[in-house]
Amino acid sequence: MDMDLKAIEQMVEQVLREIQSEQMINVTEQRKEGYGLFSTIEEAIEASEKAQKKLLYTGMADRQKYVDVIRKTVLNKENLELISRLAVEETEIGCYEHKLIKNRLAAEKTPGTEDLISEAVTGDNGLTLIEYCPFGVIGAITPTTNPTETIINNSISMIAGGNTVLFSPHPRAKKVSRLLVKMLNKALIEAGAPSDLISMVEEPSLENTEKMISNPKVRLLVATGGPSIVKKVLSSGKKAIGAGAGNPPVVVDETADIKKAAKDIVDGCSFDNNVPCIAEKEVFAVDSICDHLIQYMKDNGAYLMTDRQQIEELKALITTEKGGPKTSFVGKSAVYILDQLGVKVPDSVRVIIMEVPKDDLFVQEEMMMPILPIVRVSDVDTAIEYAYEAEQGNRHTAIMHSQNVEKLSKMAKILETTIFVKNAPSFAGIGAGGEGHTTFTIAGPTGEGLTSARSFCRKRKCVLADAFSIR
Ligand code: 1VU
Repeated sequence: MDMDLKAIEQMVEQVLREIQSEQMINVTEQRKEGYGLFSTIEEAIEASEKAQKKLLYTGMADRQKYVDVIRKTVLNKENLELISRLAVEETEIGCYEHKLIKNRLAAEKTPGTEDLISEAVTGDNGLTLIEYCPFGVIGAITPTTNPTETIINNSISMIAGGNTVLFSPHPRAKKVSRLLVKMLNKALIEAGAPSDLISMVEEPSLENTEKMISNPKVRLLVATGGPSIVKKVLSSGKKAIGAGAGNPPVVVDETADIKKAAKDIVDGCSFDNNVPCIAEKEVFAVDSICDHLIQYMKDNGAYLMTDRQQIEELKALITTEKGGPKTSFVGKSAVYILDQLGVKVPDSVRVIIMEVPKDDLFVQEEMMMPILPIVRVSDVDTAIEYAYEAEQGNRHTAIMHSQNVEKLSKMAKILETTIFVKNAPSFAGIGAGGEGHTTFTIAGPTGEGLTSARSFCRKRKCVLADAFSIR
């Protein structure tokens, strides 16, 4: 009887959730044109340009107000749960509980207008100001892996910088992106902001993205996503910011707190089923501590695969002929992947681990799923050398567990990654349990690093000759 009541309760909850999603879509459908959605890319660009002109003549306090409206809208419990749930349902990537964390993080820890610090130079020849000024309309391409997080993060940064943003979401995340763009526009308009500060074309496609890339009214391009789309914007001939792939290695040496390292690695690797580009993707562990590390990882939800045949079967299951990950397995849970292999494990299993040689495909290719190869090495210097190779020159993210300051510095110097996390899970690098702000657009290739409002601005100089030096 108890079971029946529980099942009925769950069914009612599900129906209520579906009605809520429908209502959200219906309410916003009624004033489609006012909520940032357009049937053609040309209309969207036109509207975005108009909105940016209006934004340019509002004050900094207004911009900050719009940033706060975005934060508040996303942090509203119902909205947060809705976008997190729909992102997982539509893309079939990642896990709901972690999407909640990531969306909350983007809303709370993306800097606003305070990021735009002006410089002043004064002297006998007067006063010169150097300020962060908007580009205008920004074309921002967003991925399937972090669809809502990237929209929230980019919207806050770009609007704080005085720009408007035209999103080109990945087509496999179009529904949740539409919903979020509408939701944010509605809240902004209600707060008195110009309409269409954030916009998108209703049917995102590669064709529409290409039109956006080539339109001269779109002054800056920002691509967060797979290698192909990042390459496309970087070869557009326009100013572009590219945030692409990583393959973050972890090094664990004999001086590390092994128990903590094991937990941190499993936590980081399993976060949103390993899709963040900062997540732990392969481990290099010094032989003297490797067995302990593996044991503690097992204690923290790792499933150790030892049968070589089974490891090869896993590889055949989740990789394409070219050796990359099969899209249908990207962001799936360890339990799901093992189930597809015919292995039943409890829900507490978060990561699949195995020992492999350093040239193994799992080590050298970014899989974006909770499969974590471990390479046993003789010493920390070899671990750093192998980590450098596995990172593939992406210079994205690396993690090290060690108390040896000299070796920590060595790894940071050699790998030259945008993010280097020491003695913590990788997500500390984007502000979850680590100091510093959050971003979901980590621009390694183009050098902006962890982007924020100032990354999406032009530096301009304003000179007042022979006056206003009051020293
Ligand atoms: O092959 P083509 O070039 O003709 O087309 C590609 C690609 O260019 C295009 N595409 C898009 N089109 C329109 N709008 C977009 N927003 C867009 N993004 C990509 O679609 C074609 C297929 O590309 P794909 O990348 O979707 O390819 P797959 O379906 O094979 O791959 C799926 C994955 C998930 C593997 C792929 O998208 C990927 O590698 N993503 C990289 C992971 C990522 O999102 N990195 C940034 C993370 S930032 C972060 O985590 C911060 C913490």
